[in-house]
Amino acid sequence: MRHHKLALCEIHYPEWFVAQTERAIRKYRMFGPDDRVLVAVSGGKDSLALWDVLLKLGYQADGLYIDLGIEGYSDASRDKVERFARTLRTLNVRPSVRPAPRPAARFTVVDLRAEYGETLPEVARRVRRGRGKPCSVCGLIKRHVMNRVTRDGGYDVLATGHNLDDEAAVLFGNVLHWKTGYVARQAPVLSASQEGGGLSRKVKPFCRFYERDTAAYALITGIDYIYDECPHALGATSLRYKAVLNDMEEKSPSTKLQFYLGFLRARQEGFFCEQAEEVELHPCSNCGQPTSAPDLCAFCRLWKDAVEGER
Ligand code: Q46
Ligand code: ZN
Repeated sequence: MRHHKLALCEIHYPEWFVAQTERAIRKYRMFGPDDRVLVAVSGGKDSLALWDVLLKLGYQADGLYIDLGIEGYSDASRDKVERFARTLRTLNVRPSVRPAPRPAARFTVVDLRAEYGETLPEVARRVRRGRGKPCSVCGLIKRHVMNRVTRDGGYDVLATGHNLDDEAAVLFGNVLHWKTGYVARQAPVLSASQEGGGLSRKVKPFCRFYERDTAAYALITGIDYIYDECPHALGATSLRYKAVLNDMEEKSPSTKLQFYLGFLRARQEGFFCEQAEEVELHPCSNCGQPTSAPDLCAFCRLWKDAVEGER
């Protein structure tokens, strides 16, 4: 690993990876051993590796999978997550870094069609916001469902598998377009108060790992994950930003790490505090989740349109 100036064997690499995750959790004060963590799992390497590592570290970590009903993708990704959930107790190839017994992990599936009556592609086709851009509706739906399950399940924190490549690409895009409000809000931890009343605390324990680090961990520890990207990811601007950053990284190793860590340092020094936007939130009249809209939140408006369309 040129970027970390390290050479590790397949026995010591997973130990290093697990220990680094613990370091990040402590450094950014993400959560403690008594907190209940909900891990959003997609079937990809990052989120499955995150769930695996948190359990190895002895945290109370449960999984959440959202079945979006995307043809040719959701069935396969759900299958990977369900298989993984069944093997949790036997997957560990090395004794855990902290010799704690693994807590029993729970696993929740939210099937969009079963719970709300439509799949993501169906909603995206129906509403103006989603036409030609299912990712915009998808982000809204996933945020709502994750927040609901975190809140209803009494979890202290929601953990996602975003890695350094993801974070650097988001930062790059926001800086390129000078979206100062978004830049100010990007962080390894978003506290519940930063998120607004009723929204859950969110953490990204893998934000300092390169994508290839998590891939190597998944490969070495035998995590079976879905390789394919969601078909809607094709042509996404985030992939273009990743390609640009990869090109720079190729010519100058550690570029992404320096870019992101430099940002976090500047953030810690208060460079972006003044930019943070205050938005007034109140509970949605239907679901109770916080919203800046006067009546229904954006999520509830999606499904209200469906009911009205049937009349
Ligand atoms: S799942 Fe959803 Fe992604 Fe697929 S529809 Fe777009 S946002 S690409 S992470
Ligand atoms: Zn609502």
